[in-house]
Amino acid sequence: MIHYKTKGYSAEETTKAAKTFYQELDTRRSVREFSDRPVSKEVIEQLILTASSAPSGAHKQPWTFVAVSNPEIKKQIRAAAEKEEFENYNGRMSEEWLEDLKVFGTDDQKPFLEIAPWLIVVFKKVHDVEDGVKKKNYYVNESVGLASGFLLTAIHNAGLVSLTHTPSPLNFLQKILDRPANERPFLLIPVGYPADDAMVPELKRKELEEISVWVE
Ligand code: IYR
Repeated sequence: MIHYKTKGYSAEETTKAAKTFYQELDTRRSVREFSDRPVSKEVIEQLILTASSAPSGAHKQPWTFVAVSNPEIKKQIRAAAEKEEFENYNGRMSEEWLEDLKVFGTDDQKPFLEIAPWLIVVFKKVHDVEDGVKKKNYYVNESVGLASGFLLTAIHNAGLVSLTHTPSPLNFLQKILDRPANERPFLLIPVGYPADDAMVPELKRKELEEISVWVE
């Protein structure tokens, strides 16, 4: 065990920090219109390190982040994603689902998968392999979900935008990116600067009263 280094905030400092961080995160939006402006590998490295600072079951860090900037691979990913999305939008998704998505103006076309300078594909490791021996991971979905949340937060903090894209089923990513059998694709996250004229739907977030219950 080692000592935990606390920030040592006063109550006032804690309140201020909590408010400031909320205001900052409340400006984050999922963006579908990207600029092709480059983002350095150094930046992506820091974002991935931030994501990997998330808590995980028994600290197994059951994730791999595959960062793709190669145009040919991005093209392959776009083609495969659009193929799945065509099926989704033309039969696999219910009327209710399609209706729920109308406000976002989405369809099976995913140009951002080629335009965004980076695609970060988050893989979950259903188990690990050490010297050919299978090692257990715990709470894998929870862990990888938390790491993905950290990743989106880090992206926003760097002035970049992202989209949590889920062209279901995602298994084409395992093939294109040549990942081992113990890794399963979890999320496909384009990362970059927004296009100059990027638009987002006018959404309202739920009020505190709608999302919280207090037992005091
Ligand atoms: N995966 C599809 C559909 C889609 C589903 C949900 I739930 C969204 O919040 C947005 C889109 C697509 O990316 O178009």
